[in-house]
Amino acid sequence: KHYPAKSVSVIGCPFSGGQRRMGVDTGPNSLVEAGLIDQLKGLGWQVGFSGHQAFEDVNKEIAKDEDIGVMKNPRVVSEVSRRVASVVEQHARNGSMPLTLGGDHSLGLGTVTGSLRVHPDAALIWVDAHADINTPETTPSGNLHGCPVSFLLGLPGTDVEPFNKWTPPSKALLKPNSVVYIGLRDVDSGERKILKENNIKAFSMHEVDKYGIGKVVDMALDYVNGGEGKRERPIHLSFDVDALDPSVAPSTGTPVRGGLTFREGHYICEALYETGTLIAMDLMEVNPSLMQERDAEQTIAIGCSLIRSAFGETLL
Ligand code: B3U
Ligand code: MN
Ligand code: MN
Repeated sequence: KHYPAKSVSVIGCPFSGGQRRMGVDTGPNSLVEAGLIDQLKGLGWQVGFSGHQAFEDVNKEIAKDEDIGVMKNPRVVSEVSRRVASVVEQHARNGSMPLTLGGDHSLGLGTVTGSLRVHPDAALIWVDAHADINTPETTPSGNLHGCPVSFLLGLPGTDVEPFNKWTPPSKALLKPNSVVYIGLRDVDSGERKILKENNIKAFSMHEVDKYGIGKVVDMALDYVNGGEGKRERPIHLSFDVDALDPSVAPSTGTPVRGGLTFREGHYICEALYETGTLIAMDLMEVNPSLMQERDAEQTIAIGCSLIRSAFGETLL
């Protein structure tokens, strides 16, 4: 419904500054090298891809980027998110569905901001082992890939430089009742409090076990659409590959056992495609430099197949 022209823009974001492990910046190129562009074309999409985002100029500032409070690489993360927001926004405005390849999940601040500028009524489905909703006050690590959702919501504690220069909390585009999580199993105590206080809908692995993935996705979609079976609201899917079990997607920076199976992950993508309301997708935290080479190949292959599912690949 939202992209009748079946046009997609692939936005490769080689960026790792939101966390401390090397290699996640090579995720986008690995996905493209694995044939992602042709795979999307094979599904009948017109694919725009003219190379990955150039973050070299910002990336080389990382060494000089001193902590602000506990935040690591704050200026670099902020600048990259600011740019990503504007790239995603431009593609969405031109009627081409943004598909952002990470890179670490701090990029989600940029991608979701870009989507919401064009589709202010969009809801966010965040598929992840982690809630990524720490604020600069609650983050135990200072890693900003654990914080993008709090910035999107403009939560108390996020009115900090340099982020507030371009995305001030007073102008936050996302509301707590417009986010749903699926796959959570490693949530910090500060995050748990934030989720409770803001009444944010979350389906942890406990709910996936209890209801099954089919019911969970239905409940998530009913929730954001405000009615059983209603499927109208535009949806931004931000998929952290660590939502999958480490036995399925081993090459990622912060694996947590007890995750989604291969099919559960794909089911989410298939079901969102079926709604016809998907307006953007992120695939984040693929780090081919971690684990054995065959683990990396498996993780990259699964990244591609999750994307294909979200772009209409069916089993029959
Ligand atoms: N919640 C922890 C750990 C974490 C968050 N996101 C990832 N890991 N990938 C933190 O550092 O905020
Ligand atoms: Mn994440
Ligand atoms: Mn995660």
